[in-house]
Amino acid sequence: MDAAGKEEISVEDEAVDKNVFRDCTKIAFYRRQKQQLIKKSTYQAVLDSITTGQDSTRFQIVHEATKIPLMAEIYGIERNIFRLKINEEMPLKPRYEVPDVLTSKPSTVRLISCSGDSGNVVLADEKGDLKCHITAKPFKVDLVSEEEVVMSINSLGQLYFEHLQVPQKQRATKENESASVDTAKENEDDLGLWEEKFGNFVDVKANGPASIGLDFSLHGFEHLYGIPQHAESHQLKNTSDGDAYRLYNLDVYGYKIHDKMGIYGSIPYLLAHKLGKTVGIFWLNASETLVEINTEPAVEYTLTQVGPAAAKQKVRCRTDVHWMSESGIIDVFLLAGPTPSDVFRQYSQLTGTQAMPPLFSLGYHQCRWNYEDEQDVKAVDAGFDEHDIPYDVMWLDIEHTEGKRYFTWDKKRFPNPKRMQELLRSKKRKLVVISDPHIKTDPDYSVYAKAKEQGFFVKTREGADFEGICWPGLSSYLDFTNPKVREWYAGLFAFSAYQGSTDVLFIWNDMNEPSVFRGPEQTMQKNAVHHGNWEHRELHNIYGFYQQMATAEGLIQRSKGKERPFVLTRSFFAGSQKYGAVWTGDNTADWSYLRISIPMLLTLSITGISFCGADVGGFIGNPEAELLVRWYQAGAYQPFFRGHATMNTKRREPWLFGEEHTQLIREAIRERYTLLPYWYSLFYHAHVASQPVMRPLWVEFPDDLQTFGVEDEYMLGSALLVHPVTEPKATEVDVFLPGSDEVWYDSKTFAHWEGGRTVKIPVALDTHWEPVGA
Ligand code: NBV
Repeated sequence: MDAAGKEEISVEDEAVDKNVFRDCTKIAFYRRQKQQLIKKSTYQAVLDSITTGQDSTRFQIVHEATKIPLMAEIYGIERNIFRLKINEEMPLKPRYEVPDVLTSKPSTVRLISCSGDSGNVVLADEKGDLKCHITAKPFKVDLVSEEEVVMSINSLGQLYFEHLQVPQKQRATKENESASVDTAKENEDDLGLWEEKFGNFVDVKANGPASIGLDFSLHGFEHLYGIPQHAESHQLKNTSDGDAYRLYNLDVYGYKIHDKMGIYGSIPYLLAHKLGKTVGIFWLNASETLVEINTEPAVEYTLTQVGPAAAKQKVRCRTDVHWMSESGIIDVFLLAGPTPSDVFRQYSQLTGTQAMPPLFSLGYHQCRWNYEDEQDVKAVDAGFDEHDIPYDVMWLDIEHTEGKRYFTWDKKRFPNPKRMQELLRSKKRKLVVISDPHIKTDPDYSVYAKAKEQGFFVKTREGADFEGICWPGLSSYLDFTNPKVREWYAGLFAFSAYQGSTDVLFIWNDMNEPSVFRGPEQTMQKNAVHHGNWEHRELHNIYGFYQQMATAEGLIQRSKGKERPFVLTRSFFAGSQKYGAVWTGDNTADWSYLRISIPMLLTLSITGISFCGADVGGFIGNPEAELLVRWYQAGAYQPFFRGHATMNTKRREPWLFGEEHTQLIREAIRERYTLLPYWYSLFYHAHVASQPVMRPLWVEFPDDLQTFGVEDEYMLGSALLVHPVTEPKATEVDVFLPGSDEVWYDSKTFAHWEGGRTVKIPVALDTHWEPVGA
């Protein structure tokens, strides 16, 4: 690590400094929405204004007090999807609409307005299975599927839309001040309209307040899942005031578990499940987003005085979801299921399916920050052969480069990178090297010089190249949102351009939240400027997505389209599954992090990212032998399987913990290889049929209430149930076997049990338990 890095992060310091990151109370648009919503003003739909076009039905909605109109558009999309867009009718300038996430223009189905009076309109697809009831006063939309109201939109009146205003300075000189909302000077600082402070940082906002929000009530639902990435349980929890799930991509070293703060990636998409129905809400917005969840339990009222017998009235449970984003437009997809598989298909129809991984990438990966030099690589590689442990991929972290200049090699440590790759190739192995988005500001570094010359870096609001500190010291950040930058960057992976690279070399994108040392919350200022003059705030959550997209394209191009790429990314957004794999970043060598890896990966899996994993052993700290063995046993049954460790930790290659432990790790890794054909088939299925590889039990047993909260075990495909042992010194585990008409077999002993029960299974260190369902 160089001086710049040392100053900023002490790798020994494991606790997250909560003062570095904002909670909801420090987020101005959250405070504004909360304050405004107390006032309970409402919107009305102007149903006289309704027009039905080829693709969508449009109508105005008007705020009771301000009378400023918004334009709503409803689209019916093939396979039971509705899309609702709400934007200003005539914004001062265009608002950001997230590009490049939807795989193609969604194929719309014509909606017919089938009934309604002056107070409401009903839109239905031609089959009439899915209907959308629009109520005018106050504005509300109900989604009706299979004759049941499954979801209501704006029934709590939380629709919120800040109209773009003339900037402050210009406004002051105008005679007629615009009738903008909430600009009382005394409140401005607090409300962070044009300027927002956090610590020493001041965010000056070119467009002023532009936030949006909307509520969704899910009728009869109390089990919700999704909206990664949080180090939290699989089932979403109710939030209290000030404790919303935050979607804001951040580099959080040693993130705290059971916390709703945003970490490396964001997928603004959740699923709700109840007996007989699964639905999804995909909120397509790439700015900072907060999600509040509140479940109202079912109640039973006794109505007296209505006859001889007291009558009972039941009110179904309901979960309300309140989405709030800092900017952009409201663009939301309602996936009407009705089964979990249908919802997976609907979501992948919009954002794409999991890229089919090259076979090698489903094997075991060996990583460390850092394998020091070619000798070290050779020795570790030989170690696997000596100990008869299979592995496929050796990894090199940032120290392999010349002063953290990506696409270069440290000449002393790696004098002959091709020779090293030939050695790996001779054993049918591969190499992955890291390539981060920050580029050292060094005019003699050709990547920097060329990007600078072509104007390919993110800019400051004054128009200079943005510069921030990262591993190489002062760096600029490639603007991957620009298609030209992506094209150019992809070209850097050509064998002719990337000296020392061969076709066994693949790529790892790290720090792409983006991570900026000394930046607000260790990321980029929100008012940095991207291609098209968009502020960073509009697209922050999609920056890493674009880097992985460009990298995958580069690997495809270098093989002239013949080879599948492998690219691991730390930051991601909806649709990242199309470009490769995701891992859960800087976890800690502790049992609690082994346990949380399961719900974190389940959540990624059901939101499209099947190829996901957590660092085996825990990145930070030194796992004791027992934890390391348990982690290998668990990791062998998780989709992306990589051992990794941070600097200054003890070496932990699989054979360093004594023969007994070596044997156990060898066995775990070999089991992975035994099942490789199954893994490959599951990935094929994910790729062509949108079904996640790693599945929560509720997905496979949607009619079994008992499965809805399970997150210590899961299914791989539909045949294998996995229950990793995640407690120290365990002598038995409670394994829940779902499905009363199933028979479950122990894959090793062939002992069998009937399903619909919990069984106690004795375990020793060589047991990790994965029965096969019949
Ligand atoms: O490149 C160094 C590390 C990497 O090993 C790790 O996997 C990433 O999550 N990287 C973070 C940057 C440094 C973290 C302290």
